[in-house]
Amino acid sequence: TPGAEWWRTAVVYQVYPRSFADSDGDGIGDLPGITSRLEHLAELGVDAVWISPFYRSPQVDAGYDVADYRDIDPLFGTLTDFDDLLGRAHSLGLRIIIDLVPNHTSDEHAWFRQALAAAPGSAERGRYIFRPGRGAAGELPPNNWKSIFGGPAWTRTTGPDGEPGEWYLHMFDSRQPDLDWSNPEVHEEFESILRFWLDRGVDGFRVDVAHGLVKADGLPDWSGYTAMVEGSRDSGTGPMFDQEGVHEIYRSWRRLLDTYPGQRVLVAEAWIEHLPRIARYVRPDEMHQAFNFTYLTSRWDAEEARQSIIDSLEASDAVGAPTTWVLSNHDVVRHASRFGLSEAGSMPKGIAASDEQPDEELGLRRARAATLQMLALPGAAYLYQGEELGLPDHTTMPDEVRQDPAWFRTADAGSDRETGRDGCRVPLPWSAAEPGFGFSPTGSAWLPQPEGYGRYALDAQRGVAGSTYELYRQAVALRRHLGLASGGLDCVELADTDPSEVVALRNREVLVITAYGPGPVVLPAGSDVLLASDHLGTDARGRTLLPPDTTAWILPPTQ
Ligand code: ISL
Repeated sequence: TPGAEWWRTAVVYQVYPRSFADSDGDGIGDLPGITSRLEHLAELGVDAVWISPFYRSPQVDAGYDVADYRDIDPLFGTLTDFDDLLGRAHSLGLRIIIDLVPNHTSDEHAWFRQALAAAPGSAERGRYIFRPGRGAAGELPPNNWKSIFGGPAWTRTTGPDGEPGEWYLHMFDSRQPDLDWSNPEVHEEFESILRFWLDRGVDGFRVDVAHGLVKADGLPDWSGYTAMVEGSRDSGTGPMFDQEGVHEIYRSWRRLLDTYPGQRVLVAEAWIEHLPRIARYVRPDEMHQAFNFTYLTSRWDAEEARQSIIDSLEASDAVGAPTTWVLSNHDVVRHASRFGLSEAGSMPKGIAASDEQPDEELGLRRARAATLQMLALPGAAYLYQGEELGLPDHTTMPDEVRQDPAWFRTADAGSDRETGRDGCRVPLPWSAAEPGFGFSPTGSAWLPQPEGYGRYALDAQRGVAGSTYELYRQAVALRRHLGLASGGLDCVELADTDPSEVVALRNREVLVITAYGPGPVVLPAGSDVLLASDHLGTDARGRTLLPPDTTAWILPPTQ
């Protein structure tokens, strides 16, 4: 429809800059590398590109620790490189969304350095959350909050003479101090940062840890830790998350964005399990979109997938904002690997060589089927770089090369083994025959690439019928052509099938069928197959069969 807002139906492609494409040969991807590959994204047919942080940073958390929000890290290039990237993207019809990290800065940010040098109670300390410790000598942290990366969420400072002082709060690494959003100076600074990038021409912001900025008054202890099952401690509840005050921040940002021409967007990364709570971030005067991780956390299971789709649409309908769909990103094991585990699709925190190894073929087959289901759903879809190649995680990476601080913290603390997020962050394979698979002109790569990676390389798949890359390309194009992203969805029951093994969805005139069970599904006689994630079969009676772990888009016969 003319005038419809682009983001409602967009396919957004996430670029993780260190691992996308390297132009200067240091083995770390960079902005000119991204620019040189934008045509690939245009050919894939996506509408927008979200780029993970490239700001000046000591790279403790791969750039999610920002030292200067108005500059590019020399590792990734310069502001001129950014302007070139933006110009080239726009000329190809691609929008650019950048990653904003407002919950915390790097400990190397000028503000934090000033805060450490200043006295307790000073204006400099007032930009962060410094508190005296508990206990007779202040030797205990101010409350019981835990860092999402493991260990206490507080680190004690030492004074100029080495004497212990106040503690500061960090919900992530100790080198990522949390800002104090009850301080008006912090608001002013971020509005100015938003303007800096909007004036340069960016199309929007993905807002990191959007549910974390405001903490409950008085920073009370949280009793919820013990009640939480392993792996869900960060489900977005507790006094450190999803406080009412965050919404006023996004309302003011929305007013600011609306003063700019074009449709600039705010996308919340708010990892909250309760869908109606996420929907509050996308009320009409707040953000445009929020990541919905419900679909990503559902296992390879018909009932779970169907329920997550129904719940997601219901929650978003209630506020009139489209939902979003995502299967992979830089924080989780890629869906091609999750779906190849025997607990298919459960959310391991990284996979190590000593763990159960995913079945690569099965994982890929299911990943293709899941993607084809996702791309038929109404709303915006987010793709993570490399999934269009069918990439699995690197699951046999030696511990010595791992870089994720989430892994170090837990290893240091000797707590439950957590492998971290390096496995999904491996540099992309562009060409099968080149050293380092064409990621870098020197063949180097900041994380090792797995054996057999060549089969996934873009040049091994481009133009090859049935390849994962061509499947994505067709699906993205057909989704647009059929208007699926702006359609409406009904769950239907196919005759003679078991709903616990089959998900059948109708969007406009298209039936989207996914076979989860051990046996094939007979497709309605006389239907036209538009697209399928794998080869279909035929039975002795000449009926078309959808084999296990496959999705098809079909046009049923019109009566
Ligand atoms: O990841 C989560 C659940 O597994 C969430 O609790 C949380 O929202 C998430 O960890 C936030 O991630 C983002 O901010 C982090 C950074 O390390 C991640 O890469 C980024 O996506 C700190 O900036």
